[in-house]
Amino acid sequence: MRSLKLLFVSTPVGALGSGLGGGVELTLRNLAIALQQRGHSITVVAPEGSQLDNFSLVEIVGSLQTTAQSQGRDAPITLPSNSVLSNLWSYVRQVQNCYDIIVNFAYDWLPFYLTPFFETPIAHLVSMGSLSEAMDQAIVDVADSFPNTIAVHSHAQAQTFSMGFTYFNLQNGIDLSQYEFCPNPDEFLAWVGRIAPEKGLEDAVQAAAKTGLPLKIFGVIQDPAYWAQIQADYPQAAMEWMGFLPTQALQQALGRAQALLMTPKWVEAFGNVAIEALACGVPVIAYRRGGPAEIIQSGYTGWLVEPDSVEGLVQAIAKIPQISRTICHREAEMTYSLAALGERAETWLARILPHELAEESAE
Ligand code: HBI
Repeated sequence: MRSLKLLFVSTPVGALGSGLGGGVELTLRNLAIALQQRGHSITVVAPEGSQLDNFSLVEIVGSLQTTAQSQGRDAPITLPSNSVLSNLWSYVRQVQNCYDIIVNFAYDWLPFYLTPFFETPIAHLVSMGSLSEAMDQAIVDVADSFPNTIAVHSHAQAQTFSMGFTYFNLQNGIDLSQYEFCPNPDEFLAWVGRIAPEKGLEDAVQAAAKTGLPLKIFGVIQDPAYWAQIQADYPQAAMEWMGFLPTQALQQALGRAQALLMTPKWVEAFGNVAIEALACGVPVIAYRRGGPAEIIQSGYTGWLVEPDSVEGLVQAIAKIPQISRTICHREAEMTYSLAALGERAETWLARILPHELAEESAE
C-alpha cells in the first residue's frame, strides 16, 4: 500500500500526555507508531500543552471539553466558549486537503456531525461504549452514510449501542518492547485500574482474601470514598495499594504476579491491562464481560468467570497452575503487538480511501 498522509485529531478533554485523555492517549500514540512503522506519515493536532515524541504536533488553544462519561444519557450536546474542540476542527477543515485521511479520536458530537461537510474522508475511532442518546445518534448517522469509517476496540463495545451499525474491530495493541516476560512469579495476585466503583475492586479483594494470596493494587485512587469503604469493609484482607505507576515500573511489578484479576462492573471497551499482563506472561482471570472476554481464551491465556461471581474468581485462582505463562506471552506477541495493530489499522484505513486512491494503493 502506498504511503498515506494521515492527520490524527486528538481528544479535547486534555492535552496529550496529561493523562486526562485516559486510554485514548496511549491508543493514539501506539497507532501513530504502528502506522509510521508501515511507512505512513502522521501529523497530530491536539490541545495546547500536548506532548508526543517523534511526531509533528500542532497545538490548538481553547477550553477543554467536559468528559462524556460524567454526563447522563440524555445530556444535551454542549460546547464551552472558545471550545478547543471547535478550534481543533476549524484547523482541520483548513488543512484537510493536505491529507489522505483524517483520523478522529474524540468521543464527541462535533467531529461526527461535521463529517459530511468535509472533502477529505474522516475515520472515527470510537473509544468507549454507548454513553448518551445524542452521541449514539451521531455515530450511527456517520456509520450509515460512510460505511467502514467507524472503528471500535471490541464487539462487546459495539454491542452496547442499541442501534446496530457497521464497524471495524481494531482491538488494540501495545509496545511489547516495554514489557518483560517473567517466567517465575511471586506469591501474590494483581489488580490494575482506576479505583472507582465501575471497576469492581471489592470483588477482587474478597476473592483474594478467600484464597490467602495477598492482592497488590495498582492505579489512581479516582474515588477516595469508594477506596475507604473497601478498606473499612475488608479490614482483614491482605491488600496493598502500590500507587499509579508509569509503564516501566508497572510491568516490572505486574509481571511477578501469579495472575491479574479483572472485575469490571461495566462493559470495558477493551481492557489494555489484560494485554499488558499477557505481555509479561501473567494469566488473566476476568469476568466474562466486555473487552477482556474477547482477549482472554479461557483455559489457555487465563480463565473467564461468571460475571460478579466471587466464588467463580476463587475457583479460577485455584486453576492458575493449568495456564502456561509462555503461552500468555506468545499470545500477546501474536495479536497485540504494534505490528499486529498496524496491520489491522491499515486494513481499516484502506477501506476508507476514495476508490481511485485505493486502486493506486493496490499497485
Ligand atoms: N469525553 N467528551 C469526551 N471526549 C473524549 O474524547 C473522551 C471523553 N471521555 C474519556 C475519553 N475520551 C477517553 O479517556 C476514553 O475514550 C478512553
